[in-house]
Amino acid sequence: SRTSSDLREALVRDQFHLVYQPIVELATGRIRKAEALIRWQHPQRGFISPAEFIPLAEETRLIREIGGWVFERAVEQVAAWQAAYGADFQISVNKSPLQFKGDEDWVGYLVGLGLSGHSIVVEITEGLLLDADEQVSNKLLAFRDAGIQVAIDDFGTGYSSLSYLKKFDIDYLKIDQSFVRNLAPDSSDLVLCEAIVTMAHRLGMQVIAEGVETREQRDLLSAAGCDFAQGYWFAKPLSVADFETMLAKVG
Ligand code: G
Ligand code: G
Ligand code: MN
Ligand code: NA
Repeated sequence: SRTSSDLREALVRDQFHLVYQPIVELATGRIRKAEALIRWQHPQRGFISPAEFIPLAEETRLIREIGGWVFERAVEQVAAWQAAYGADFQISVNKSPLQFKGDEDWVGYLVGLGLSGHSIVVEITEGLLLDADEQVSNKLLAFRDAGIQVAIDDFGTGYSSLSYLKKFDIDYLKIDQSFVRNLAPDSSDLVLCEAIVTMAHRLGMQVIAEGVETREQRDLLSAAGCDFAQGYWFAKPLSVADFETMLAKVG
């Protein structure tokens, strides 16, 4: 179709770029990770949101090539930022379920560049784990063996099943923005955030809150024991140059 050839052309013509949203460690206020988010600047149609083109990329299977491109850029970026900000700096990348169906050697690519697996966090959604077949399970085991960490994105919105938390080795739960948006003292959202943090910690996981837009939300999450947060209160997704400027200022 017209749009799938547009997507292919976007890859060839270098119309994609990544922006990076800081992820802040709440106990210290320091930026210790960044989430890589893809952007498409089309020469005629202008900015096209990933919410629009990622589903299309999945339908047309171009997601594998686009995902490979994202992963390679993110790995190169984390290598540069570890040199500047320390070897424990991490970049997280979003991966949709179809990206677990190919035979890309993500671990090999990292190791080939001399990076430790710990440099990368892979964000997946609950749905992937609910229908996990052997191929998915093997990829997750390969991540664990290599030290690549795994985060559940949009946690709490997908399915009510929690049984996959027993079956797979998950490092982070990312509290979905919908629980953060109306966070207030005495709100049911606060009870849910506290419960997610307690459960995560007792299962050996850490928690990243998304969509933090106000000081009050940050303070409530911090008091609830949440480990990390991201959102417009700290910074929107930034270009590489703006990210580096911010890190130079706030560390
Ligand atoms: O960047 P933005 O906040 O507009 O993201 C919109 C959606 O697109 C989110 O669900 C996000 O996870 C997804 N997304 C952004 N970048 C990528 C990517 O590189 N790969 C995949 N699979 N999804 C992405
Ligand atoms: O599905 P995922 O969590 O990967 O998507 C992240 C999306 O949330 C991106 O589109 C990003 O631009 C957006 N985002 C990041 N921080 C905030 C925030 O503080 N408020 C809102 N409304 N959106 C945010
Ligand atoms: Mn995400
Ligand atoms: Na999310």
